[in-house]
Amino acid sequence: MTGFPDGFLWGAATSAYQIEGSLDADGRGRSIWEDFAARPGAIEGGGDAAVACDSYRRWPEDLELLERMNLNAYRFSLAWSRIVPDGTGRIETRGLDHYDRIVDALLARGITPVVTLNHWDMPSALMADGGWAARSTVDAFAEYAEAAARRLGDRVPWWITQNEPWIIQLLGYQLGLHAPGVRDLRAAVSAGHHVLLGHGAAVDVMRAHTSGRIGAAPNLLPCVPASDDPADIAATRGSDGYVNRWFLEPLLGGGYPADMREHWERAIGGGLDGIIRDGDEARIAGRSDFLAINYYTQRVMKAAEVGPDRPFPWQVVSDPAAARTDEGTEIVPEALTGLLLRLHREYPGVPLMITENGAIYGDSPSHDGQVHDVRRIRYLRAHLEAIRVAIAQGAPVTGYLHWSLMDNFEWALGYRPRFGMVYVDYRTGERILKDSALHYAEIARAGGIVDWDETRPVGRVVDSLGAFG
Ligand code: IFM
Repeated sequence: MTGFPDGFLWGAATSAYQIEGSLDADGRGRSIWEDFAARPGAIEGGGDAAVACDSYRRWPEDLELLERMNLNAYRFSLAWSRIVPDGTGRIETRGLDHYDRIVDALLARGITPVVTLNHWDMPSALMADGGWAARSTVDAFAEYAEAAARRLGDRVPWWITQNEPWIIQLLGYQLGLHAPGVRDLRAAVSAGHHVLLGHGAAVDVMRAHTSGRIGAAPNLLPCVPASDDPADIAATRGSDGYVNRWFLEPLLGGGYPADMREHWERAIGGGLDGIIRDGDEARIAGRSDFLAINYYTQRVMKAAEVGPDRPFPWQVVSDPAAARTDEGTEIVPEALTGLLLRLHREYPGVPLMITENGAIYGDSPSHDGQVHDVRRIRYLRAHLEAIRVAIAQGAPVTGYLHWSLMDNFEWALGYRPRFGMVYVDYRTGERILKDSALHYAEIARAGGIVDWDETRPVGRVVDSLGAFG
């Protein structure tokens, strides 16, 4: 008994824009990320994703990495602008051919494809109407989803329509830190709503072409009060509404939560009726076959005054006692157990899958040419243990897809942060399995958390088993 169910998906995740490069290949259209990256100062270090990990060309090598890691699942995304280069209308078959080959190659290796449709790289052409802030984008997204499902739906068993609706809304349209770089609260709440409506519309058109399970992937952040002061507890409830319930409730519950609706109406100084129209919530609800969860950390919340840069009466404070990644993100695996149990309690019967979880650690090759990222191993094991505990208490978790398979283009932060289990040398494109990849290979092979002696060289044991010869 490993504590993980038979058929559990042990995998890793990437997204098209972050790894592919080859932005002009095979008829790909321009995406909003090229537009954004061209703005001076938008990307730390001034980089862009023109080459990234060069995975559009090196994908067979990447699939080999998955095999060497004994993984039985791979989450990747389709580049929307490779398939619908102009945003609507013409479908580019060369783009579909590319992903068709990847799906077949995965299946031939016994690796389950988990396919994301929108991992943020929307065709630029859709910005003419306002991108996700425009209702017309919902139909454009459904067109793309239908083309993808028509071509790949017979072989892809798991689909994720939208990646992290809150991040699209917050960073893309509220703070302007991600493409398309808009800073407007009304546009932000519209964008978030249209992303969810796009989920509903996509599911409806995809069903005719796939019996695969379809869900969306919110990034969920458990919120905890900084103190037992009732004001902090109210702030925590508000933050949970803003980050979590605003997306979970329309997808899996009874529509947008009334308390957060009021917060939004106060923040934008008007009603939401022009944005969330009659019938919209019914188009979003009850469509999901599973919930994909991206989990990184929690939010410790304190009450605060609303101000010019603070639309809601709360703020995040840091926990001085927390362990942190190299980027300062608090590491709180036990909050993942709580989150999974909460979801199991509030949305009983909905299968759950961890579709992202990972950390930035800057380890690079040492004198022996290997990357000894022992902190990532600790992080991985702690989060798997948190999942195991939730499963033991009944949470229906179907898989764990680590973010990320390999170091890649981390959006506005460029190439500095390294999230990968595989080290990428961006000058040569060379990939090196880090110790975390070798250790994860042992876990995936065993189907559970294997014993680990931190002082033991990870790779050598695996080598002696013949897996990396
Ligand atoms: O790299 C991103 C990914 O694209 C979406 N989720 C969070 C990851 C790490 O920041």
